[in-house]
Amino acid sequence: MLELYNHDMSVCAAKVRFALAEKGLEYTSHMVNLLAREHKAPEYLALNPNGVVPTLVHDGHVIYESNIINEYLDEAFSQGSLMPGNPLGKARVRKWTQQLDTAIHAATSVVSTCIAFRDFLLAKSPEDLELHFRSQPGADPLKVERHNDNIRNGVKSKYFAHAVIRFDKLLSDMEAELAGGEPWLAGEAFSLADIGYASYIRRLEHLQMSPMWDERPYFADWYGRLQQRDSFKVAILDWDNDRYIDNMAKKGAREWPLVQQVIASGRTSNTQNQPS
Ligand SMILES: N[C@@H](CCC(=O)N[C@@H](CS)C(=O)NCC(=O)O)C(=O)O
Repeated sequence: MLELYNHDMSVCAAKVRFALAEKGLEYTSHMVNLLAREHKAPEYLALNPNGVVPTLVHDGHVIYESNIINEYLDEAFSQGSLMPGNPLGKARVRKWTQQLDTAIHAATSVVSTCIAFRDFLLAKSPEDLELHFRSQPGADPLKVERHNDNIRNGVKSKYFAHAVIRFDKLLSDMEAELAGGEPWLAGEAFSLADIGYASYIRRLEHLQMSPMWDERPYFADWYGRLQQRDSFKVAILDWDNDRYIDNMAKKGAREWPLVQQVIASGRTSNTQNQPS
């Protein structure tokens, strides 16, 4: 039996739902209310000491970290393989999935919170907001500092511009990879690399940042093909929460001129920093 501790708009939970759907695996979903801090409750921390979603439970065995869960699912259930069979292919998939952990997840959290999600937190009572700022069991102190700055300062947070520029680099890297002639991020076969990025790119779209791929035709084609998969609908579209999406659309449109400026200044300083 598979159980997923889940949240409708969590990019990491969506990544696992996408792998489950591709492999045709049934599971029981347990929704964890992040705004109500259910992920910081002792019972949940006993399952996942990092205090985040998703967590998978397979026949009583607990697995957390979305990239690890997806590789586990792919190995534990042989149907619809999502990893290449050879070591080089596996390395190519992990080149992409590892970046989600080292940079892209954090950048996503920054842009989402600064542009839109902070509104939900700032709407809390002063006592609840103070609890949110001070008590983050399981969380890395640096992540807490970043998150609190993003809530307090929105797009003026010191982390915002860096996150936007990191996405500009990511999309350039993906465009270059896909321009190589193969249809998917890690080659001829659809894999955990493509699955890994789907919900993150959808988040950029919700935040009205899709003009970032106007001049990236290979990337736009890849994302178009990804969206046509039945599993994209089952794992991502069917979980859309309008309350979050309406807020992201409104606030994202308002901040798009600033995002554009940040991208332009990031590219200029990058060019200036190039050795001549
Ligand atoms: N590296 C973890 C990241 C998990 C994570 O940060 N999940 C977010 C939702 S996408 C979460 O639970 N955030 C709540 C919090 O950090 O308090 C993974 O890939 O599973």
